[in-house]
Amino acid sequence: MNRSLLYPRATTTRRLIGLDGMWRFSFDPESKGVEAGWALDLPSSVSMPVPASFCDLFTDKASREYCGDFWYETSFFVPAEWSGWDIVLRFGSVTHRARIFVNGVEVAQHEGGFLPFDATVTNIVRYNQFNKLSVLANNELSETMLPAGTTRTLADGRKIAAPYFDFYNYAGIHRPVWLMALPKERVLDYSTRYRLTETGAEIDYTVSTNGPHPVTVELYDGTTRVAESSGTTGTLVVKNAKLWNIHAAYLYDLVIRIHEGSAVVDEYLDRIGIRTFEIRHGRFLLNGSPVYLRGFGRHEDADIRGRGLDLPTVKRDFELMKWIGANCFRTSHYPYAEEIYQMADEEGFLIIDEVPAVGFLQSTANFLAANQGNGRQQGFFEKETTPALLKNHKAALTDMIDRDKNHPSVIAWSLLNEPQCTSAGTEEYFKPLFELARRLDPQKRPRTYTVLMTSLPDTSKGQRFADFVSLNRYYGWYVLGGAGLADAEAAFHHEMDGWAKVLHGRPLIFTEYGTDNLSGAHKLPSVMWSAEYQNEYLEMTHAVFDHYDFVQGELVWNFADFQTTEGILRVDGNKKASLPASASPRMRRTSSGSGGQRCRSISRSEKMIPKTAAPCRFAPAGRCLFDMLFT
Ligand code: BDP
Repeated sequence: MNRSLLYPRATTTRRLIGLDGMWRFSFDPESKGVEAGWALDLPSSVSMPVPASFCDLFTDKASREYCGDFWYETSFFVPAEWSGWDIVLRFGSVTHRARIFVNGVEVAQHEGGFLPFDATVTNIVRYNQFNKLSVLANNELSETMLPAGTTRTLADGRKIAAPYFDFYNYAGIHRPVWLMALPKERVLDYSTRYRLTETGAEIDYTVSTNGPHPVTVELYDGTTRVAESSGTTGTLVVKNAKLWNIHAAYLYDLVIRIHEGSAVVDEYLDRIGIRTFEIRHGRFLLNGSPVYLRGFGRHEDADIRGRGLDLPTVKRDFELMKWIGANCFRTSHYPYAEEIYQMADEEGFLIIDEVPAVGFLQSTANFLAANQGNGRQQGFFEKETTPALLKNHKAALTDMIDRDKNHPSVIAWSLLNEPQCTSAGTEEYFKPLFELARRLDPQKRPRTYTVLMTSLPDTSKGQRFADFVSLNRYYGWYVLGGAGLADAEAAFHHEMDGWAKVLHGRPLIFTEYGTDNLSGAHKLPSVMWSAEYQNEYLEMTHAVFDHYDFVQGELVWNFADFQTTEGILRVDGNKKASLPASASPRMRRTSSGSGGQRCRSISRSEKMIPKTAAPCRFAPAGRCLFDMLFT
């Protein structure tokens, strides 16, 4: 009833206490904690930082790879003067599912490891005292969840995560935890949409509250009020509006109040940017001007803290992206921490926001989960599990759009990454998702999904739903790599000529392309994994991009190296970002048009990695591993 995904803010009517810090932690492999009363007292616990993934903090492999139930515990003090308010606990994310207990009483359950949720604990907490907060989390994977995978049991009875996706299954309390005191009658949500006019801009807004009292909305430029309106829907007229733009963000302060007579019942503050984003005549238009998307696919992944929010890393990443001249990134393959979108709002970056719909491909599932390719292409959307998956997918999409719809940085929604999309069930699965995104988003941002290499213009049944087409392509890496690069270029052109026929005026971007690198490996003539080979690959790939006017963006894979499940395809993780960006003027062309030099990826840290064979060596004679996996 009081569902709200608004970012926690302290205002004249709202109070906040951050609960991040060192908590207590314990594994619960037999899932006996609830019955054994662990919600009141966690036995044999160790200390554990929040936010962080627990995985890389241990030195034994069983703990890092732990899969199953695990507990966190802390205590919090509720000031006596908070009585009469609603007391709410707010979790930025717990991966992948959580049950929340306060003083031993269960107050919330949540499924989905990348989006926020809260628990109202008004009737449970003891005032002027410490209260116990316990979180029972679980990181098992299944085929009905986002992201998809499975959970295997080893001979010794231990469970192990078998992701159908190419990133490590980091788990823990990954984002900040807040204790909030909120007024009983309050703002639950708001949304905006923008119109540029001859004299400035108009902002249509809606506000939802849980009470009957009147609402006012004001817009401030610093300390100056520049527009005001009243009512739960209305329009703010901003004369001489300063627009939000790439690398030139301008943010206004929005102040929403609920009034009862002369008293302010609730006040919520947020920062918004005035901008429009649309597709017209095959171009992306930001404030009416064409923009070519340049940047990265990324991950939330850093040494030690895993997927836990780490503000110094966030800052460093934005500095690197600014330095190289990027203007855009995709939140592959899940919605990131809210603080990252706030930073993009402030720095003027464009975001393609992706729901955690990854691993929806049976042939990858076969290979990644069981380390055995069987070469079969099967459907993923024709299973008994499909209805449950679609339900969870819609829930995650709803929460993502609710949470992120007011960020000026967010320009598009990515509804799936590399799903199987050539079999009969594709359309039935895609249609309701694309419709839902359109209905939920007041700004009607363009929708897309990333298309896997084996889904071609004439076989992809999903592409017709997309407002722009996003391709993940690795010609010259997973297919026709090494000495076959000339053939890779020809095959790439052949495919692109096919896309030209089905776009019907829509733009196309590359959401992934790249090669893995053995850091420090140089060889002339080149071999795969060397810096020289990456250069040749990028030159070839960029030449193909430049040949087609409908290509309107390029997001190289990946911004930084990231951890994956161990296996024969990866050398201590995915290493598609192991070259420095010293010669990367191409990405500095941040405005319109295509052409010029393209970038290389950035190395956050140089690591010593052992020599390994190139991937194709593992395949039967004459057959690339990619063919085994995906065909
Ligand atoms: C694509 C996936 C991405 C992988 C990437 C790769 O979307 O998650 O990390 O390929 O192979 O298939 O590097």
